[in-house]
Amino acid sequence: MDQADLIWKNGEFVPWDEAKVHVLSHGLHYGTGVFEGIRAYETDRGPAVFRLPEHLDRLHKSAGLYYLEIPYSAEELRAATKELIARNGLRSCYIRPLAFRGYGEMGLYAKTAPIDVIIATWPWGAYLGDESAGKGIRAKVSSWRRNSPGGAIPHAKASGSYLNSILAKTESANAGYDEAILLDERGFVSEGSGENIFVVREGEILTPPHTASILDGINRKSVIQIARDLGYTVVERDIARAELYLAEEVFLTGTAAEMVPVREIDDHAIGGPGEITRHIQAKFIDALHGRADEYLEWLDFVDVGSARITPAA
Ligand code: PPE
Repeated sequence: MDQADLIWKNGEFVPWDEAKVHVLSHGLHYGTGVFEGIRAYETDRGPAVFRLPEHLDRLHKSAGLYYLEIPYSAEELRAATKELIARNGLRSCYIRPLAFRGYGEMGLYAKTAPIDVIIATWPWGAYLGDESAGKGIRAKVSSWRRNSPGGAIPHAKASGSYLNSILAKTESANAGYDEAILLDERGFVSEGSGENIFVVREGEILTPPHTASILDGINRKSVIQIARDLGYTVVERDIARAELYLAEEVFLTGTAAEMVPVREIDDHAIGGPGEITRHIQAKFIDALHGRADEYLEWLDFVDVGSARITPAA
């Protein structure tokens, strides 16, 4: 992976190679962590973080759902994130805050093990390949069902949950596909291994509801708003598997993936990236890069001058 100079760890900026944990850290053994994936984009006013407060709010909510108490407020993490980007001299990057139960106690009820918090930033290119946004990707419906809400919490972006996504992603990649689409425990469409999903049928945009074991994606929310502002009808409802194959257009949204058309599912061709997808995608990309005035409030501009000068060694 690409590296940056510094990582923020428990309130301090430490050199990338020194941001280490003990092998008996609780989160490493039991997946007891919650995290975020955020991106900052280059704009003509410098780097800007897309929907930073919403991501940090979700981080706190994910933690709460698993009874983890993050010892930093969203406002503290927001300031730390922006200072980190400035100090790392990054103009655009991926941002990964992670709060996890650290070293100190083993076992499942380890109340005395501390909650450690880190924020890392690094350059991360197109998640589903350089051609994904333009050409679209090939997806496979996974044989693995999305984490059941009866056994875990799909609404929480928790480290342990991602074993489910990793099974699906590995299966699809090993079979030669770019991404996996998971069904929920009832057999309705849920989401991609790391993205929310949208389906266009008869000119209407459909997306699975909160009750279909989805993560409440920030980009899902943004794209729903953009689509409605452009005059499209967006309906949150259960989607049957066959509706994927019958769709006029399908696309995925996520921070890492951004907005990616799906051109084929289980070897059924879904026409090339469609008109509606293209229309929304163009506005979405403008919004990310600060070129859409109506969505400027989604951007948190980084003051690059705020980087504290580190004296040369
Ligand atoms: N569902 C899942 C399961 C998911 O992991 C993501 C983000 C989304 C939906 C979309 O959420 P949002 O980014 O708020 O629109 N996946 C993150 C992790 C990817 C990774 O490989 O790590 C991301 O995109 O950052």
